[in-house]
Amino acid sequence: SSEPSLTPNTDPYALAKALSGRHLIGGKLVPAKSGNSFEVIDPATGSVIGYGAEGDEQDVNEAVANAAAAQKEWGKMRARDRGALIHKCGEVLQDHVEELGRLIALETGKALRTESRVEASILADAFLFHAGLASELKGETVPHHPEMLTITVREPIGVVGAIIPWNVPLLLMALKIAPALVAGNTVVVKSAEEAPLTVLRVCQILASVLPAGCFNMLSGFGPECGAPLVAHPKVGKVTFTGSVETGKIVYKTAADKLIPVTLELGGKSPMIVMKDADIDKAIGGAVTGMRFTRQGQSCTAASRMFVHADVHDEFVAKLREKVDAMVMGDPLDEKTDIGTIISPEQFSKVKAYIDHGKGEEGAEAVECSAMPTDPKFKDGLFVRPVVFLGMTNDSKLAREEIFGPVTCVLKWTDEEEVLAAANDSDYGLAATVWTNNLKAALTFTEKLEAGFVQVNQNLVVQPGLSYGGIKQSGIGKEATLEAMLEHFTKKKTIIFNKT
Ligand code: TXE
Repeated sequence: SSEPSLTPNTDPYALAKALSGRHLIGGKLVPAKSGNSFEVIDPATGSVIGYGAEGDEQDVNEAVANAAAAQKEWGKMRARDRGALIHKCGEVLQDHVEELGRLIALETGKALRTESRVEASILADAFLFHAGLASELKGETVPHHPEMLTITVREPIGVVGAIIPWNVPLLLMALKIAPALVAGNTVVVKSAEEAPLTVLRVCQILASVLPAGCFNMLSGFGPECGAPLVAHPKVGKVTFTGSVETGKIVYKTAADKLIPVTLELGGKSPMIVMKDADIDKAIGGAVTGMRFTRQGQSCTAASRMFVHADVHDEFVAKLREKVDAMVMGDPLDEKTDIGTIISPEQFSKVKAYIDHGKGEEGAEAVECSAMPTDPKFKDGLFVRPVVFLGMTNDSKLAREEIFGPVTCVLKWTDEEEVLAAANDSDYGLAATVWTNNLKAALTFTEKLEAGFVQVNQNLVVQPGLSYGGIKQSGIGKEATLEAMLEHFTKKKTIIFNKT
């Protein structure tokens, strides 16, 4: 069937249908070679909104061949000319913010006003930001010997494989595709099986600006489509965001080929509230940090809130009041604050944690907000946000990534102990500290084991701020000049003997 028009289309149902069943390879929308496809479900109603092309090794081979062919020219272009094209991509994406926001809201259940439109706009911004880095692909001169001129140059790696999840697919794809392209690589991106359509639309838009084959997009399942992409001999670098479990599989395959990887793998981020903190500010940070608006499906979610005993009750009361006032419902409705969980699998996983918390762990569950009442959403994957009280940092709730609207509030009194508890985690992605005490702020930011630490604020990931975790949260950084140079180029040393 014909390709959907590139004119912005704010009817997400029509657009989802029109995009159905295609990859983007060599600049064209094409079905899977096997002819297979899978259903894409609206998580708010349970109805089928379209189909993803079910990619396998044959599609991977075709996409990588296209990327490798295109890289020969793309890698030779003047860096600033590549930057200009990436800038153009950002501008065209800006014209599609409303369209992409509506489509991603429908596809993932993230509320349009609080999450989806914001993500679509950050997507465009990430392209504009990385376009500006094109003139910074510079090397060094190294004064190691008076009779030699020694320089380093940054060269493209070749073909980059990018694997993305469903929780913030647009932003995460941009943080991978844009720097990879600016640095002279070409890309094959694999979308998550839960959310292939908006990513495909973005790729169709990019294809209207960039030379054919520079980037290619496949949809499909992890083992059938993601794994052969990582294993493909011509893929020279893999950048992945997803679960720790899958990240380790990707890392092992990459190790067999000895290629570099960037892994962004989630977290269990602590938020530490001191007794002198501005509690209202901290509540604002708790709500943004927990991403209740996205049903807590965020790798940086402030899912362990360590609150000083003196302010604990006030904090819990105010948190409850704030979350109670949030409206859960139709992701496309401007009045909605909180949308849905992505899929029945994730829904069951989150429900099981909540049941476990209430049952075996015997924690007190404060359930907030209210379920939508419209019968249209009776099969929707809505979960009332839960604040758990009275558990320890050893509990399953406080240790494992739940990826749902579930946070734990843990009481503390001793600074050494709370710091030790905050660091007693397999993860090390983000952390926040809420205090007006300068010494405490300095001590905590120095000692917290995390890649992204903030005091009295909770900004979310944005282009220009170095982002990436330590421990099991991953390897490498994203979103900065340093990340582009380190992760998407090869450094070569060249020595000229002057004598
Ligand atoms: O992740 P997967 P899932 C966490 C979160 C969530 C859990 C499971 O806790 O509950 O992971 O989510 C592709 N080779 N995060 O199942 O499996 C897959 O198709 C290559 C945190 O969605 O890691 C998808 O495109 N690729 C995270 C991507 O990997 C494979 C965001 C992520 O899927 C593959 C998402 C394989 N063998 C989930 N198997 C974050 N860091 O924010 C799967 N994939």
